[in-house]
Amino acid sequence: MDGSVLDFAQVRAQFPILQLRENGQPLVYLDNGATSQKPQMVIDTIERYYREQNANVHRGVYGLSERATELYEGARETSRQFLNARSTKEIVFVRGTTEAINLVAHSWGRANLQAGDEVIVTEMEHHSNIVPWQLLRDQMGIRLTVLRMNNRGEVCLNALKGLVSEKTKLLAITHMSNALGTINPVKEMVEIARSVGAKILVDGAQATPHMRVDVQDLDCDFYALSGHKMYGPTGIGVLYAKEALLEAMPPYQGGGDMIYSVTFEKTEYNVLPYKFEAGTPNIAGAIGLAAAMRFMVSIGLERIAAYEAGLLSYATERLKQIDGVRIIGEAEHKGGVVSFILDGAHPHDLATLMDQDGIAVRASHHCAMPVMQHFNVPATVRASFGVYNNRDDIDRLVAAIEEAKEMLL
Ligand code: 7TS
Repeated sequence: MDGSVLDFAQVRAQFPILQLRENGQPLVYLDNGATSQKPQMVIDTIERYYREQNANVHRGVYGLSERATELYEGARETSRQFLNARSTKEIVFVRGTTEAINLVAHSWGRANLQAGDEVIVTEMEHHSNIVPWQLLRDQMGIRLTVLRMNNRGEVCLNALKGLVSEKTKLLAITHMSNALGTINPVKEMVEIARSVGAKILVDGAQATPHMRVDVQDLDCDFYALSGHKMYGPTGIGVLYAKEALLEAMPPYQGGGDMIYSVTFEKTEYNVLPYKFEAGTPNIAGAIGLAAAMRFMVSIGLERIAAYEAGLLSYATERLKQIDGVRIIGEAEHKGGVVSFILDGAHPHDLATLMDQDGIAVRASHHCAMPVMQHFNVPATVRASFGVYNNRDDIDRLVAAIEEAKEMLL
């Protein structure tokens, strides 16, 4: 086989859940934007941890605890390599993207922002990259400014240049939109933020499952990801942040493991990254996430991206052929997400009928209500791809839409 081609059958066979039947039909799972399925090696890694390796980390002098600590810290090194961070001090384990952004808002935001300072977000953000900044706006009087998008779902770099000023302290943007699939020109946006001395936070929840991310190349200040969207377990994610920023930031939560010494008068905080990891962490989750990263690397991140680009163009072409289907989000640079509506049918009715054919898609505002407002729709149906989807899945999706059309219209 050509070394650049993904061995689909071999990849798909690693996902036991894909053998399921739903409503009598083989499952077609196209809701990867919400969460991905898990390969056997991730499931086995977590199971083995609880069967053979479980102990609390950073505490015991006994062998079991030392081994659990090695696995947990090994997962940090795997995450560092995956993102190409300079140091493991820059890798903070969190619950997921939502917690990562809240950590930055509450720790960096409260320490560095003042009334009148500005945070810029794009119009296509997930609520988890809007609401934490609104909380700061209401509590501290910062300004929240929106970089609008065009009708293809793209931001305009010139508009951003016009928006930033010396009041802009942070640009908080998604790398890839969950509702539209748009991939933003992060590197160029970083340069524009830098021109006024602003920091930049990138929400990588949707990007990390689909492409190689190199935080040094992007030169962003903060990067957030969720393990469960990239073939790993729920309840674990990573906040990458530049070491100097983390060093200067106050702790986000207080508790065990994040301290060096405590008296009632004074507490000295632990070194990085432990200062930001209060309490017993999600040890199994971190180890499972590292297994998921190894899974992706073993396939090849460029190969995953190229394979999914093929799926996206096939799906786009097939969906466009259906009378009455309108694709929402037609950016030039897109990842494996297609959002669409069918004229005259409510997205929820369409998705419910598709479920009867064994097809899992999401019909909702996708926690990006401003995107729905922009396109003046209440919701869309979204098919989002993973590495185990193929053209047959898209053919089944298209057939199910045709069938639903007969019933609904
Ligand atoms: N940012 C983006 C761009 C997302 O798509 C999501 C989740 C989040 C942040 C939050 O991630 P979490 O792991 O902390 O929950 N997006 C979706 C979705 O599209 N459907 O369900 C969840």
